[in-house]
Amino acid sequence: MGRRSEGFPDRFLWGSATASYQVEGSVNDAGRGPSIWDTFSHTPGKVANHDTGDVADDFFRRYRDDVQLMNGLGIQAFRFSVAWPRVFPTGGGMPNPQGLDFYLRLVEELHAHGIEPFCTLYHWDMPQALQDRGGWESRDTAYRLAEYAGYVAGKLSAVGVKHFFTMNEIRTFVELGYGNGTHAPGLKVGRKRLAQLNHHALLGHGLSVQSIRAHAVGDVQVGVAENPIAPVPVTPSGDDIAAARTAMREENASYLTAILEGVYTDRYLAGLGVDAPHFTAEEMRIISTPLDVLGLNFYTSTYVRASHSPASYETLALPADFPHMASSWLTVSPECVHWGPRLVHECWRPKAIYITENGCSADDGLNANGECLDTGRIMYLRNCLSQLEHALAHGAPVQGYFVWSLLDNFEWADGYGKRFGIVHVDFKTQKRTPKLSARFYQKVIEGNGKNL
Ligand code: PSG
Repeated sequence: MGRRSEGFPDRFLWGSATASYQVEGSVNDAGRGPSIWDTFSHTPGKVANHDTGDVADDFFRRYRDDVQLMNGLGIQAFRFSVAWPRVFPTGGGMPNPQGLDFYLRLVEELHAHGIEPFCTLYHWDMPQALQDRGGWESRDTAYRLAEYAGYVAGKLSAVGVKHFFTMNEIRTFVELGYGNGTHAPGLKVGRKRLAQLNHHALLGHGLSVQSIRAHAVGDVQVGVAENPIAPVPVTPSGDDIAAARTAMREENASYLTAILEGVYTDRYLAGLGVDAPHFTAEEMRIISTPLDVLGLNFYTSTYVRASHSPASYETLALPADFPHMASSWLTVSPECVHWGPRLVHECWRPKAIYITENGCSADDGLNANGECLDTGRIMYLRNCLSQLEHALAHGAPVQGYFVWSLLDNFEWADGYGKRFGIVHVDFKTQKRTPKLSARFYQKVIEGNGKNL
């Protein structure tokens, strides 16, 4: 049979993902300091329905039950993030041992159930004290992140954590946090400042890679979890595929391309003109410190075709009636999970790739029997996983997949109104109910994806 039949490799890792502010709650406990998301969510008008992460999934107190739940579903890996303001309540200075202790206990519990921990250091909950000093607009923040990342990686590697991601989705926190203001810190800074603070964030990533390696005990794998725009060639012609490859580099020029190549592309710099960031060769070298693993989050596709314009590609707008899931941005376009990893592999040859997030929102309620029959999510996940097989067949070194998310949680500016979990959460009672998609995922894991 052809390449397709090879499917998922034997040691493929099946996981689920969360992030600290979206699930933990207990925002004033164990010495945690305020983060920009506490400030933002408590500012009227910023988050739907006045929702905040004050309680969220109460994961800070219920993590043992949730690890058991994962174990029952056969989940083999768990991606979580560390809340910076739990460990350094004001961003720097003396660490808060009680804050770190939570993550030590979480890792212990995961290991006790044979679940591999994957740790993200920065999933957007910056200590408010650092924002008060400029946040990512201050170059100093990059150094504070690296100190924090090194400290946590030293402690967690000592208890056997082997995978670390410096940051989650630089593109999202830069563009939404500082570009259109829909995420914390809620600023709209203009093009020049945006390019400069993006550069500081990249620098924070690079410095953190080095700091994690300097402090880690034993062999660890270090990377970043980014959500590149995933260009999909509208037709599988050689021209359109080449155009998609160019689009992969250029559409992601200020994030992945800079990190993996150590350059800002000519097109990116020319497009910014006088608004281009100030940078040095030494900074670009730090930003492009070689990575052990690359985390990729994919939700949607961008359709691309070859064109005779100087850019050599053209991105195609979606029609108004294009199908989408419960979040209006979340178009049903599973091809991103094929072409995303495949083009990343063809452009940059990373040593290892993990799909660090993929999933969807859906209008999930419990029926009269107390079940959540989320057939839409099963459709979405099954199609994405089938597309992932194509990426594997084309040689993309994908070693694992993390469904976003284990639990319904605080979906940023959408609050609790958008549900991404494979497990339903009743936010009044904190009752967990595995959705039908959790049963689907359990079976996929049992069959190592050969039964899709
Ligand atoms: C990712 C992509 C888009 C919006 C939000 C995200 N987009 O294409 O418009 S955020 C990303 C994040 C996680 C979220 C999850 C679902 O890492 O924290 O809960 O995806 O939005």
